[in-house]
Amino acid sequence: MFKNILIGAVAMAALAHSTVIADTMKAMHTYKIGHLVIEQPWSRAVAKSAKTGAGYVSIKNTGSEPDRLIGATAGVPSRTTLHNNIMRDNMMMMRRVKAIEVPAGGSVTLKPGGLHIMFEKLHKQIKQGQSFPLTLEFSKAGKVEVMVEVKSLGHRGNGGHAGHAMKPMKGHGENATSSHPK
Ligand SMILES: [Cu+2]
Repeated sequence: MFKNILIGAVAMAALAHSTVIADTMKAMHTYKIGHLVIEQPWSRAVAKSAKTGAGYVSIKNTGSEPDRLIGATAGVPSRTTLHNNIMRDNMMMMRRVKAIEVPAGGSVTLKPGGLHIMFEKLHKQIKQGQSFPLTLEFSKAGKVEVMVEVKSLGHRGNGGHAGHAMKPMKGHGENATSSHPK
């Protein structure tokens, strides 16, 4: 009970850089609770006028029983829910989900274009370079607070270096006659 109140207080103090948050950051972007390992929580910067944002994270389950992510509370003023992206009639749509399964001995990765933590009714801009706390609630492992790092608008996710291949190559293409799409 007292713990829950404390988590709320920490979330409220998010943008004030409390010492509690500084301690959390020492965990180097990997967090453990029970049999779960939570890695590299991140979010994408949004435009000033944006009313929505999203959070992403990888969750590994080293245990022999499945668990489920059943809720999240963000340290940014917003309504926070769990979402999935689905294709319907060739259109990408978002749909709210009640829970996200974390299979026994397996993992789940929340990433752009798939499962994500949705921040709706965003009252404050999420800016690159910031970080904010996010409390994840699992049905078996309980609650854990992680720090979400805000990446650039075009960031596609951790793991792989897809983003780095997008750098323009200087000195190329000036005399090119081909018209391949950019
Ligand atoms: Cu969404």
